[in-house]
This record gives sequence, C-alpha cells and structure tokens, in this order.
Amino acid sequence: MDKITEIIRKYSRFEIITHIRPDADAVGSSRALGFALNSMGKSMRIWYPSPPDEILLMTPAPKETLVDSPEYTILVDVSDMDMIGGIKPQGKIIVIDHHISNDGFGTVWWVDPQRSSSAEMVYEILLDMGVDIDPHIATNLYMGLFGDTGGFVHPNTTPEVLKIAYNLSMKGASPPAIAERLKKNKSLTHYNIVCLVMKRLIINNGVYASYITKDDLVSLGARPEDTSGVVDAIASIAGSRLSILVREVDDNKVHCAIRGRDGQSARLVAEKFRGGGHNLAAGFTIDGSAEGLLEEVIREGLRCINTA
Ligand SMILES: [Mn+2]
Repeated sequence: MDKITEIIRKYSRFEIITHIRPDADAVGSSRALGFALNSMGKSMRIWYPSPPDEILLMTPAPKETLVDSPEYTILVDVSDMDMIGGIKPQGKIIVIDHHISNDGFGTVWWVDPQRSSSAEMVYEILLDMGVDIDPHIATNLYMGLFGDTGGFVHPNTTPEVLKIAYNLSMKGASPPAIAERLKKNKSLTHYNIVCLVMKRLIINNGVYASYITKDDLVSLGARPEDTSGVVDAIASIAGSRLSILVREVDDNKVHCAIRGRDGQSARLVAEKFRGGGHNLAAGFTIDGSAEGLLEEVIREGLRCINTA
C-alpha cells in the first residue's frame, strides 16, 4: 500500500478503471478515489467498461478533468485484465483489489482477499494520505462496503467493516438512504424473473440451480439490471449450500453466477469454467446455451461441496 500512496502523492494525472458490469463496490470505490484525487489537486477520469446500473450512479460523482495522457492507471476492484472489457490503460498500472483470484499484476499492486471490499482498501489509502473524508467520499465508500457485504450480511462483515461503516456514517454517509437504494429498489420485473427461476429450480443435495434464457427476458420485457440479485434470491432459501443461476446474455454466451455458504465452493466451481471471484460469490461467462450448461455446473457444484 505504501508504494501506492507514494505514487499518488508524487504524480498528478490519473485514470481510474473498474471492472465490466460495475457493482456498488466498483462504482463507490472508484468515485471515492476520484474525489480524493481531486481534493489533492490531481486531475483524473473514470472509465466504466460497461454502464453501471442507474441506481449506482446516484451517489455524488467527482469532477473528471483529465483530458489525456495519464501517468498512472488505477485499476480498482479488477482481478485481471479480462475484467476491463478491452479498455486499453493509458498509464502505468496500479491495482487495488480484494479478489482471491488476483495473483497480482501491473507495475504496483495491493491485493488483499481478507478485505471485504475495494472500498475498505480505498478508505485505508485515503486515511494514510490524510485525505479529509467528506460526505461525498463517505457516501461512495459506504455504498461499496454495503454492496460487497450484501448489506452487512455475508461472512466478510468483520468488526473492522462495522467500525469503518460507523466512521463513514459519522462523516455523512446515510445508511438508510443507501440501503433503500440498494435493497428496496427492485422492479416488479425482477420478481417476475425470480418467479420463473424458482419454478424451474433444480434441487440436488444442497445445490440449488436454475436458469433464464434470452427469450424469457424478452417475453418478460426485462432489462439487464432486472436480473441482478436473482441468484441471491436462490441463495436465501433455507438449505441451499450452493446456488447457481445460468443466464443467457449475448448470442450464444451464458453467464453463470454462483453463491456458496461455506468454504470456497463458489470460487472452485467458477474456476473449473475459467471464471473466478470470491470464495462465496463467483461467476464465469462461457459459450453455450443455458439449459445445456446447467447440468454440467450442477455436477461440478456437487463435487465441490462434497470435497471442499
Ligand atoms: Mn469488490
């Protein structure tokens, strides 16, 4: 981490890139870092490899003043170069990330899978640099923390996380406002998808799996954001040890989201299909059809929860 703060102090032009399909942590930690850079008189810009959900963009956004030629590119919440969707970093690469599948890359990296979120790591960097945590920064960091802990529910909700959440709320983040945005903002279409997915649920020794096709999404009039969190609905069922949702995305491509309850089952399954993520929340994208892939993922899931 010291190397990173040293570079940030010394240089003045940065770009921040986060991962494709940006989540609350990706947007929150990128924006918080952006505000901090601005407050230090640096110029910066933020790249999202694909558009974040509108709801995530409701947090305050920092001013982007960098026109071109950043000295450093800061990859936030990015575990490998495939996650930035083909964007070409313009500067030397700094990585701040907490994915266990990240082996470290770039010029300087700080990867700590023990951390709940990249927001937690950015918070530490900002404290170390003596940045004033204003309400804008606090709101964005709290959103990241809340997102990656599933609203302070997942096993990564450590005492340290709660302490940081407390500090951020003292600095102006509003817990109910952020919770309302992230938890009480589902579309009816989302629940129509959940209904369909539950009707098709396959239950096999603790593995709970379902799928959704492109045709389903068209006939329900669903937008991509309506599918977010569907796998968590499966994972909230009593008795589900490993939850799997296979969803058709683009032509002949399927995305599989996996949630585990213990061990490292979700990540182990994802890695079998060349994906990755966290021990208990992982995923991958692969060619094929949803129904075709489902059996295969279930088989792998059963193997992983029985050996892990
Ligand atoms: Mn994250």
